[in-house]
Amino acid sequence: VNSLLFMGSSSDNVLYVIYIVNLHSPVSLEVTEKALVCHLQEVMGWEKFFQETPEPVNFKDKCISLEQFCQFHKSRERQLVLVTSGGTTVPLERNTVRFVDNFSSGTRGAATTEYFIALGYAVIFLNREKSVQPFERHLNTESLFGSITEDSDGNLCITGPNSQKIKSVYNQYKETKTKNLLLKITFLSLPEYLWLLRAASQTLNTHAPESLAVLAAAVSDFFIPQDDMTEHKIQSGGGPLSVTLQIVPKMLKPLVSIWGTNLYIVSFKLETDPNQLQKKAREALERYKHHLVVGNLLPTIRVCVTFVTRESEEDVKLTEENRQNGVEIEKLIVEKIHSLYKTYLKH
Ligand code: PAZ
Repeated sequence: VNSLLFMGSSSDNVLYVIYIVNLHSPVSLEVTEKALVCHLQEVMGWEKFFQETPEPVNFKDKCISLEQFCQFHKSRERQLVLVTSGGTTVPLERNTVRFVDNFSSGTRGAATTEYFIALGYAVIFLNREKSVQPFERHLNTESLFGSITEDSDGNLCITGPNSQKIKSVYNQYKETKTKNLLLKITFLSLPEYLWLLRAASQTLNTHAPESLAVLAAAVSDFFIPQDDMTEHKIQSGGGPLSVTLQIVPKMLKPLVSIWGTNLYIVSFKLETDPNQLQKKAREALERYKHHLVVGNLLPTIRVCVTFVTRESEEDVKLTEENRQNGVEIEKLIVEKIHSLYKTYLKH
């Protein structure tokens, strides 16, 4: 385990004091008996998850990259942010042929990453394999190839109406590379994502405590535990397939209270029912005690979001003028997160 739990009860046996001590950030909480039981169940849930789920391939190398990246920017006093992006797969077999997936493309995470870099941040981009990528997302093959001309020596040039846009993306990309502002870490499955989320938040918490975590990935709420999965490809000879998915332990809880105690944590909440969004966002804030929830509804994710903090609630929308000028909602989201974070630091 990566934490120790000490408990002591007060004289009337109702109020407990818990000290959760991990290497770098001791926390103490005063809780009632009911809350204590609930907390212990949650702790057991995610400890069990990590005990039963093998660590991802190349995990140690990824941890080293995370540490080096954080130390590099910390020594230059550059602000760091962790951005998670894309959907997580839920394997049905250990040698995975089939999996359950969700709709997330990774556009939000990729665009968010670019706008944080534009504000001077260094970004750990924890992204789903083959999801939308920062900078690359602007380079549509059709328009790129359509802008290429060849001179008499056979050299290729980019000209025409798209060349200005390509040049500006190229310049941002070049600066990002030169200053080493982007670390890409990939995952595919839900367990890989959770292992890497824990490692990234712990590394930031230790090496760059005043950092942000912006959790835009669409993380499955359901999974098949390792022991319940068949080893090989499920055969159709057995007739119709029925599978039981278990609830994924809520990882925001240890992220906020143990792994990333120093971080400013922003989660996203996706709903399809407008009547549920604000209620769910507020419940998440109360339950996990992080800093900000950005709510969005499936039909309008590219044009409108709702910022919910403990003190406030605000809709952020693209105006018609924004849209005509090609402004993306992620630009407004990042500017708003940046400003809320600065205010938070001041207080
Ligand atoms: O990846 P994308 O741009 O297609 O979609 C972004 C999003 C809707 C997945 C994101 O804004 C979000 O709400 N993520 C959290 C989803 C959730 O677990 O509720």
